Amino acid sequence: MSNSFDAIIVGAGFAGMAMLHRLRSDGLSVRVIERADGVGGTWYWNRYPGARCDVESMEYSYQFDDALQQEWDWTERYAAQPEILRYANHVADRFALRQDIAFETSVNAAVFDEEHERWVVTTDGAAGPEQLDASFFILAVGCLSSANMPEFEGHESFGGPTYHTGQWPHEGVDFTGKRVGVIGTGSSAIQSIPIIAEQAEHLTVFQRTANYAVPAHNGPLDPDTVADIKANYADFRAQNSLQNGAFGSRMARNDASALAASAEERQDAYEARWSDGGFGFMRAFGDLSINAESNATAAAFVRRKIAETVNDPATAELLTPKQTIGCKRLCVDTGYFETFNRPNVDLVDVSRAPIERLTPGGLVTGGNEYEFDAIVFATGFDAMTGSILRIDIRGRDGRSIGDAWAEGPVTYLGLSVVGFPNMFTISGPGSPSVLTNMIVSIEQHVGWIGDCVEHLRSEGHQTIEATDDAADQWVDHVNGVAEKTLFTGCNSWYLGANIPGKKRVFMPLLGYPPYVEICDRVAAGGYEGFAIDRSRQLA
Ligand code: NA7
Repeated sequence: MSNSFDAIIVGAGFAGMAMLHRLRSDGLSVRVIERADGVGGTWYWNRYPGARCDVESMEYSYQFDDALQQEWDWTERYAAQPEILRYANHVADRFALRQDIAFETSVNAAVFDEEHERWVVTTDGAAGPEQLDASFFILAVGCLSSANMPEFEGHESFGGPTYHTGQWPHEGVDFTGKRVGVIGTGSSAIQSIPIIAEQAEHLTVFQRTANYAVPAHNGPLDPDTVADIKANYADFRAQNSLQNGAFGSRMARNDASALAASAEERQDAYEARWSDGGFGFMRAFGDLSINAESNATAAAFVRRKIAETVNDPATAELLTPKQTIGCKRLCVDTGYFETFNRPNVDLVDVSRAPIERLTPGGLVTGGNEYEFDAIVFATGFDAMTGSILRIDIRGRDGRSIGDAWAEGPVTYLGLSVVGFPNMFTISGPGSPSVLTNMIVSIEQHVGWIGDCVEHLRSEGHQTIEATDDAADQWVDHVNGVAEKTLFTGCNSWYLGANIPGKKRVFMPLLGYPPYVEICDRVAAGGYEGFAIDRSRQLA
């Protein structure tokens, strides 16, 4: 079998599957490399109890095929991980994707061979190391796929099992009768803590930063709502794409300033959004993400809810976030704050006295030792760049991607990197990605890349790559947009601030609809900001 392809895609999550389907439909030969033994990406790995999407299920699915979206039935307002993984598998079967995916295979290196203008990709799988080559090299590696495991002293000495939420055992974990420690209070922790608390004999949560969470109000989907959406699915999708985050047209933003409303009107608006549940809360007013004073009114509302929910005032105070709301990603919860009223749950503040070390029996912080049978690391991810940088990728002149991104990720449109011809990143740093409904953003990138590849092939062009000027201006644009908001004022993973030593750069671009316009304009203008090698025919 030949090892030469038109395109090699890394990752068989939602991005890799859609890209494979598109390029194969265009007649290209494609090989997808996937380190897991199945499709699904993020939803393959994140099997922790309570794992659930925070975008509503009727929106969190592909729209490239109408029959697919008509025939698939979601059961709940927010789909749980097992159901999303079933959907991913359904798509893989329905479009016969598996035949072009090499599972249980890692990409270790990818080098651009300048003489032949092809990517040479080194993989490692069951058959041992292999070398493949292709004209196009597409990274569909996921934004949250590189687990952040803090390096605590004595980690290996702990006598019980440790789990990272993003690498959860497939057979599940039964915490019944166990003393469990959970480190972290981000989305993964907030989803899993209520369920672990029900099983465990005792649960201790170690919190470094208190987080805002709004209730999900999850439940079975109403068949009439589903029928309505399905009757006009294209219109529903189009409306959602016009939202800043490409989701939730049903809970569209009220553009007025929070400061223009009376205290009573604000209270009513927040209460209505709180009762509805989910991310719509941050759309109660138009300036919650740009005006600190407006933001403070929303923050105060949630803080009051926490105080009303948590019985013990000291615990409530500790659970009360101090930063602006929405700066770190807002969490969507089911019974999180209520869980701290349980007699078997404790909260330990590690903001001032960090976790010092793990011991054979547990962990030590603030001079106290806590004893556990199991420890859960809900400590997040090296977001957006981690999964790209762990591959040894080398472009022109043998320059590594690590070198190119030493001062933070530099891309043009979040799609292309200077000096790395014919390499594309799906939902890469510098694109709206994690600030949107990921599947919408993925399909937009897949469409743009697919059209670009088609253009090159039909015109007989060999390579395309971002120019220095365009990429520099793009990074300035991404940061400029963020700096006009409150998003840069806290230690979020959007800024890489959760990873010790990571350059502090705001990685995703705010605003999906204007981004799509720019991408379309660039393509229509003959790929402005890109250098195209028109000298040779594609092999
Ligand atoms: P997050 O949101 O990055 O949360 C990680 C949590 O772990 C957060 O509370 C961190 O505190 C905490 N953390 C990380 N390292 C440590 C150490 N060394 N000590 C104590 N606490 C630590 O990851 P999630 O998996 O919950 O969610 C990621 C995204 O997935 C989420 O936003 C959704 O998009 C889905 P910190 O806040 O940094 O002080």
